[in-house]
Amino acid sequence: MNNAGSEDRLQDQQPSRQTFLDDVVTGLSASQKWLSPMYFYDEAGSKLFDRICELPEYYLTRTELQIMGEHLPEMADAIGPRALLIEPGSGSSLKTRRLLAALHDPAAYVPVEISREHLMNAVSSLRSEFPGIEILPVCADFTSDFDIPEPASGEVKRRLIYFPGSTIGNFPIDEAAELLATMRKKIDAGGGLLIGVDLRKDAVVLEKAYNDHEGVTGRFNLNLLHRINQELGADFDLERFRHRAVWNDENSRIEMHLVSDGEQSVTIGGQDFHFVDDEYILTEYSHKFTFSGFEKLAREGGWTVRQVWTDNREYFSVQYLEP
Ligand code: AVJ
Repeated sequence: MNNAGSEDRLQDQQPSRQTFLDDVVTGLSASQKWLSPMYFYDEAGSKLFDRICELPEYYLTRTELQIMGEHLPEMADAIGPRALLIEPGSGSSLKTRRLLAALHDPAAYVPVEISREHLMNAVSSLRSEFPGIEILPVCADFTSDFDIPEPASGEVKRRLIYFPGSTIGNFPIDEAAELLATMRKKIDAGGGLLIGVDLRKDAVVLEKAYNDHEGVTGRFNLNLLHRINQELGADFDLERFRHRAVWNDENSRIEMHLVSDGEQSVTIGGQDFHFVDDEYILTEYSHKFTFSGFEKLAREGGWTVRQVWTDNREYFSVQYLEP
């Protein structure tokens, strides 16, 4: 039953248009208007994100790849043989390729990704790059309740959740703790979590990383409104919203906003939403952690930090956690 390359093994739980509409209406009805960063990642948004990862200002991906490159054998040893590798928000699976190549006899790889098109593209290239590894894709919002597929053959010794990129930083702290606790429940005693955690640093470095000079991050942010126009028939005027990213020191996070240029109204699904001049939609948090701050968060989620790898500037870290 080895039909690698076919799409029949896809577990498809992509959020519906109705869920998207409900989430947008809920967010824009709040006194502080907000939209979930999960909706950045349609096909165009996923491609823009891949471009962000290569920007000179965006140190995160480069630094994480460097840390992985230097410590992969230790990571593979910590994880051990026959691991089922599960990756929430797998995108292009860029960093995973290195991990898959270094792991000791992995049982299978389960990429979990909200953009179906982006997921299937990544899966077809992974299948040709790793013909010996079973790839079991799941199209879903990774915070929703999805089933973890079982490989068709071979023993699974442990489940390993791989959560790179500091995606954990996107969540408000209480939700991040809840998400870590949910992940903990999906893993048994022998399993683990390998997670990328961005660290607190100079505010200038941080603000530059989210305000690149080419304006790619701005296009990524504004693509969310374009997507709402396309998929939900809304009438956002993209010329009248601008990208802004600011460091919030008290809460240790970058915040991305879409700021209204003047007073205006937008219609979505028959409802009107009013914006006063300079009013903004909050589109993303990106929390930056201290080592002790992340350790506390991990503990709240039921995890113990076993190993921490970092770069010489301590810009980013990759951490191995066990229940
Ligand atoms: C994918 C969530 C880690 O927060 O840095 C990049 C997304 N937003 N530039 C981040 C993002 C703006 C990114 N994460």
